[in-house]
Amino acid sequence: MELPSSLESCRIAALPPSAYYIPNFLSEEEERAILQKVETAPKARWRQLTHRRLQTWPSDLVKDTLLDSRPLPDWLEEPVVSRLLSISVADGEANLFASSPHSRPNHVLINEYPPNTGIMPHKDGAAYHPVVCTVSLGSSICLNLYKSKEDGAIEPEPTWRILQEPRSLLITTAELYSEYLHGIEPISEDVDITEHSIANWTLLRSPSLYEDGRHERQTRISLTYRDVLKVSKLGGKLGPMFKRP
Ligand SMILES: O=C(O)CCC(=O)C(=O)O
Repeated sequence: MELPSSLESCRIAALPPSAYYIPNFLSEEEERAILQKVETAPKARWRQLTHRRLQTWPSDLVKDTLLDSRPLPDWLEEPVVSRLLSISVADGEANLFASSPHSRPNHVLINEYPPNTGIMPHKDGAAYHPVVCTVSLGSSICLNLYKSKEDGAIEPEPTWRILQEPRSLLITTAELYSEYLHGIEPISEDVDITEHSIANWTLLRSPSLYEDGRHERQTRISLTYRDVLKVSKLGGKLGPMFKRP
């Protein structure tokens, strides 16, 4: 894959610093291989929520702590992690994880979004270093960013919308991580997709696909890579009761 040498060229200029969007982060073949691994993971790996199911690798967090310190499986490491670590933030600078506690992501959340499925607006909280790398597979989807009001309530309309295409990477950091909420609407079709309403429009791979301003969703899988600050010292010594296969 041809990746940018630094993130500067992929910065989403319409957003507060710093967010980045790389449309062709994975090839179609790499996308297919990862999707196949997600789909064939042991059943016990999936946690079913009311409307959505998810996998956590290498394990869930308990009290903001990663209980299982085993490394990520190969198919989640390669090619994603090595690519993340190979791109500098700006020319001559270090990569995104250079100042994170483990110098690399140590946790991946896999969310599945069939049409009509979303995720409520939320902040990611204190468990993670404030760099979030989201790889999208299978379908495009709009991620909404919301300001919280003085009284803690959420503005009803999103302040910004980011269109995440399949095989893309979205990186959010800093103020965007801590000050804004993000969510996905539980709808079957994203509408009002225009250069005026989509913050990363100029960085999209295929803006012509959205000429009519709409996108009917297929099932989208997202991989969210983060560095969990606290990792249990018990690590690999945990009994099978606490481990997922
Ligand atoms: O699937 C996504 O793009 C968002 C996932 C998310 O909000 C999260 O992992 O906190």
